[in-house]
Amino acid sequence: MTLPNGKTALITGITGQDGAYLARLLTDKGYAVHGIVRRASSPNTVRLETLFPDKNMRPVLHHGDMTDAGGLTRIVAEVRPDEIYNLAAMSHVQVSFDNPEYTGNVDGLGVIRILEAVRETGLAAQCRFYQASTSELYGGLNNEACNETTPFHPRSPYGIAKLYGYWATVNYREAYGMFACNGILFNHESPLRGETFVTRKITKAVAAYKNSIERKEPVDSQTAVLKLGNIDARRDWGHAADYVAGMYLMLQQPEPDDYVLATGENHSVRDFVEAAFAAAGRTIEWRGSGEAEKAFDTATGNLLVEIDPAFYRPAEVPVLLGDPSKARAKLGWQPQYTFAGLVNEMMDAA
Ligand code: NAP
Ligand code: G4F
Repeated sequence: MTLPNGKTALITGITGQDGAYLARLLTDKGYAVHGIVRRASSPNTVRLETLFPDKNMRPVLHHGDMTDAGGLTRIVAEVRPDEIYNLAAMSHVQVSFDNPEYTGNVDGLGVIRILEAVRETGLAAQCRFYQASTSELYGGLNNEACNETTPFHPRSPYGIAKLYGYWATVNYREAYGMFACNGILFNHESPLRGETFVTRKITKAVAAYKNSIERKEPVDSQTAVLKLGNIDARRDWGHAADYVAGMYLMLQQPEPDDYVLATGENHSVRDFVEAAFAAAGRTIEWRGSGEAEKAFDTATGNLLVEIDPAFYRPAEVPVLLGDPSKARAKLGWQPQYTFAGLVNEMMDAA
């Protein structure tokens, strides 16, 4: 049984992938954990229910929205947190092209709203603040490993909004002396990843195919085929459990600072597809090129993957690779998961 450590944490975006893992981590460290949730017509707390099977351990939830400054200020005044982790965001890069203004409001101005809430409640000197910044800030136009000094070149409304949030965090640190940190996190995944992100989309589809083969069910090529966009995009993929541990460490340091969290190796979407099918015991073979490229099951000849340009983005981030040297040296942060371990866990849980 964990003893209370006397500290209170407030997590925005607590119903998301990272929010749920972070809530679990902080609860296990003895924090009183509070979270901000949006009102939804159906419950959206499934990740918290998964990681907190014991109802009595679950975080205290408050209704709020990153677009509603008054509500955020009321929650901060009531909770009086020692640490705030600002994870709430419209986090889907492709969707941000369809909802650019909304994304700016939540992911950009939302950061100012919560920082102002801390100031208005008189907590600026004592409340530590984490901002969920992103490797999307870099734009990924070459294969160089990005660190805290690499110039930014965001390539989507999401990236632009997050750039505003990044600088808001730096500015409140410099202007008001707040303990405010940016975690510039490269992609991190898990069985709790949203189903429209590419890793979860792949593992769900491959697991369904594996089940059909094992049950000797007919494979319907209309519905079973996995449709993907740019399979040559490369990402530095880690596991969310490792990354929330890094967020926590940033707020335990003597001084506030900004840190990259990444594994230091990257893989293409194509590599991820192959690894997922390998974990399912299937070997695949690619035929054709460009939009006509397809993947087939070597043993059965079934069509498995095809390209759908609907998943292309108006501006792609072709390659992301992170250099986590600073986090390793100053935080002692080291990811535990390998790429294969991540894929296998996601396949087992899919
Ligand atoms: P996620 O699963 O999409 O979760 C996003 C969370 O934000 C959800 O709880 C969502 O609530 C909440 N939210 C969205 N709009 C909101 C609003 N207007 N007001 C209040 N809450 C709102 O994202 P994630 O993967 O956990 O990522 C957490 C944060 O890290 C995000 O800021 C993301 O941009 C950033 N980030 C993620 C990665 C990654 O690879 N996962 C990498 C770098 C940075 P609902 O449940 O109601 O939708
Ligand atoms: O899984 P994705 O949608 O993640 P993306 O765009 O890299 O963004 C994620 O990581 C960021 C950190 O770098 C976060 F800030 C952000 O919030 C989010 O968590 O796409 C990964 C890659 C892209 O290059 C995309 O074009 O996969 C490519 N892709 C190919 N086919 C696809 C698909 N992406 C999605 N979502 N769906 C596809 O069918």
